[in-house]
Parts: sequence; structure tokens; C-alpha cells
Amino acid sequence: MGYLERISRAFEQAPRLCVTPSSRIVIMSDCHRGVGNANDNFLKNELLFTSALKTYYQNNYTYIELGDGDELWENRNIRAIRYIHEHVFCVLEQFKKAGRLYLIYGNHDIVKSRMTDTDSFDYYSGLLLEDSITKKTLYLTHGHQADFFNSVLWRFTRFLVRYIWKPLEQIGVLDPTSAAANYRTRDKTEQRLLNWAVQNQHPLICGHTHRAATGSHTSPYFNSGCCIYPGSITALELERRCLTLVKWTLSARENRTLYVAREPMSPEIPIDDLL
Ligand SMILES: [Mn+2]
Repeated sequence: MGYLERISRAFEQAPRLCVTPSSRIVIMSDCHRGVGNANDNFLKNELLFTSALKTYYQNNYTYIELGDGDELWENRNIRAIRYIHEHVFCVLEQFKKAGRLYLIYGNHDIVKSRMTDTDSFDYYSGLLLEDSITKKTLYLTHGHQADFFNSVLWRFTRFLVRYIWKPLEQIGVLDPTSAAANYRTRDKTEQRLLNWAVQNQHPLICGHTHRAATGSHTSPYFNSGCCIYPGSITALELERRCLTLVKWTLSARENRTLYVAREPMSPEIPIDDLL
């Protein structure tokens, strides 16, 4: 099976959400929440992420986590992750209670695909956002399906991450098979995701590469970026049937007090322009 088919398969059992002009949806991905040790890349952005997530909750958004929410290649125990990042999971529970939470799994948390019975959350491989006016659909999945080592050979790649790349990361060596750490792998993965979108005539929204991207009619591929950049996180917002890429950072006022700032990184892209 080729990568195009692997990506298509992510949508076979995907729930379908209706998007109306009053819908508010936010997509974030690649938090890689860890267990609070030196390898926990999420830890330094936890305050930013929690502030952003609470703001979206208060403003009536639906939260879609587009994969690699928890770092379950480097860590085996999801309970330890939940304990360390309790504040995040409290907000996720609130979203869930309000019926405004959709969790997609990626390659680093692919074990969630079999967790549904024992866990308090549901996890999906893909999600469809159907526009109520045009009936056209946006396709959302993590995006590791484009990548042979991170999909078909995920157990082997997880072994390398767990026992080789994780210890090497501590001394500054980056995993060459990771789409996030290696430019060539990333370019190839992005090209494949775009190929799928163009061939199937479906706008596609992914995570995985850790490179935020906005698309257009001719290049209908979007990426929500990640939540482990040094000092910032990115998100894709869908509001009034428009997509906007935003960045959350720590900023300082004139009087030297710090605050969490939201900055748009792209103009609003009407979904009518994509379909
Ligand atoms: Mn990934």
C-alpha cells in the first residue's frame, strides 16, 4: 500500500462535524507532552498552551488535537504524563464535558488507537469538517501516514526513538528519520500530503511536520504547526468559515509585566476560497 492509500485510510471511520457560520474550532497538534524530565519538550510551553486552551474554552471553541498530543514513544506510562500535566488534562476534561473535544492520534501516540475501552477519552485517526453551506469537506489527520518509517514501520521507529534517539537528543543529536527534526524528510512529507490533497481534491489539514503552513485553492494543504517551538505555540483557528494561523507567545508590557499574547500569522483564509 502506498502513502496515498495510507492517508485515505485514516478517514475510513472518521467522525463528521458540521461547520456553520457560527462554529468556532481550534486545531493544535504535536504537544508531545512528556513526564516532566529533560526530554519533556512540552514542559517549557505548558503555561502558554494552558492559557491558550483556557481562552479557547471560554470563547466557546471546539478543540481538535491533531496528533502527537502525548509523547508515548519516549514514555510508556500515560498516567505519569497526566499527573505531571494535570492542568492541561483538567481543561481537556472541561472540553469533553461540553462535547467540544476531538482527539486524533499521531505516530508518537498511535497506541491510543487501542486505548478507547480503558481510557476516559476517545481517539480517532481522522476527522471530517463539513461546511453546512457548500457541503464540501475539510480533511484532518496527523500526517505521519505520508511517511513509511513513521507509519508502516512505526514499531521499529519507536524502538529507535526510545533507545537510541532519546538518549542522543540529550547531547544535541537530532533524529534523522523525524519529519520534525530533518529538513529533507519534512519537505518530502509535505509534498506527499499536498499530493494527496490535490489528487483527491480535498483540502487537507495536518500536524506531524512541526512546520505551520497555510494553503490556497491551488495548494490546499494546511499545517497547525506544533506546541514545542522555543517560546511559542501555533494554532489554526476556524471561525466565521475562515481559517487563520495564529501564534501564542510570552510578551512584556511597558510596565514590564508579562502576558500571554495571541498574534495572527496569516490573513483570514475563507474556506470558500479552498473548495
Ligand atoms: Mn508525528
